[in-house]
Amino acid sequence: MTNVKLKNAAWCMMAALLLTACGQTKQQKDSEAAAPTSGNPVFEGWYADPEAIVYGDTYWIYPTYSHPYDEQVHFDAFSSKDLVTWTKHENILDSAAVKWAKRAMWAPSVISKDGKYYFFFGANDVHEGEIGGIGVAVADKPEGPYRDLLGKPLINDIINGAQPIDQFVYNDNGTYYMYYGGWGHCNMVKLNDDFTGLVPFEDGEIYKEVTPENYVEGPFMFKKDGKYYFMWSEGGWTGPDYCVAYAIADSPFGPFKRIGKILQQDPQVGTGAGHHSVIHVPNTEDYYIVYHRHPLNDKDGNHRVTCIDRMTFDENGHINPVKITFEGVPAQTIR
Ligand code: FUB
Repeated sequence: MTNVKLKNAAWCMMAALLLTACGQTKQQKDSEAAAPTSGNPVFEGWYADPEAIVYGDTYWIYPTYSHPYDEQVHFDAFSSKDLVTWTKHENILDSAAVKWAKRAMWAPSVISKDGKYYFFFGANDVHEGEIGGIGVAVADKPEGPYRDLLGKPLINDIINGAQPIDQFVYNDNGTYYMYYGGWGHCNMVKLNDDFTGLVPFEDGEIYKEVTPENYVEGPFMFKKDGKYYFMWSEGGWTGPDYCVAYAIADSPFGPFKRIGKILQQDPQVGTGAGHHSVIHVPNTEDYYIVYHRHPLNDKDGNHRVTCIDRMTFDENGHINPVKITFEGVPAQTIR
């Protein structure tokens, strides 16, 4: 070996040692810089009101098919092992399987119990005196096919001014509550064991109004460090100002005192960011918010796409404002 070659070899060895000592080689850094992210929207198509859930080692999203009401007669679902690559499961439920549902099938809420998968949904954009409201379907697998459990709505009537839509089913240590309501009112009810009906609360009431200030629709609940985080959408969903706010309570019954907005439009990225759900990645401190937004310069209220961004907390447990992005989130498998 010539001196020059020897010097080069020594220099290369030193450089390699230095890089290793710093913890990363250039190759590692390059591959990290190029690490794929989900991108936003996370999948193609006009899909709104995304309900995300973890079943086993898989992330699932159940959205509304966001088209004119008369075309909203079916649901698709999406699954992923890593948040980046999504598989579409077509037509997991459609109006052919729900005799009373004619149109406007909206905003799923899903949960598994006793080996079955339940799919709650709204249908018909129901008004006083009409048939429609919140229904429930059931399947043996997350991807369906789902069948109507009751042959009629679970909640048809307008109680406390709340349109029966936008239900969210919450498991509080084995007691299943459902929060629901559009038209600026939110009720909570308690579900029976097989989700075929409602049971009264201890005080005999069946419907409790729990509406927070500015509430419009789209309630969601999760629990962290012993506190109940209650979230909802504000504004009009066809416009740019639609957004998400939240409260923190010591009990699932509230009171839900509004703390502030945490998800809203960014005029550089998208508008009307709202009707969300939250993923807590099991065995981690990582949270993601799954929501819909309008693409920039959108002219059609139904043009809503499903996005995911990171959701973080400050040292007091308050939710930090979410930064909505085009990049979405990096790959994360469930361990
Ligand atoms: O997708 C139909 C309706 O739009 C939902 O029920 C509302 O929450 C709003 O997102």
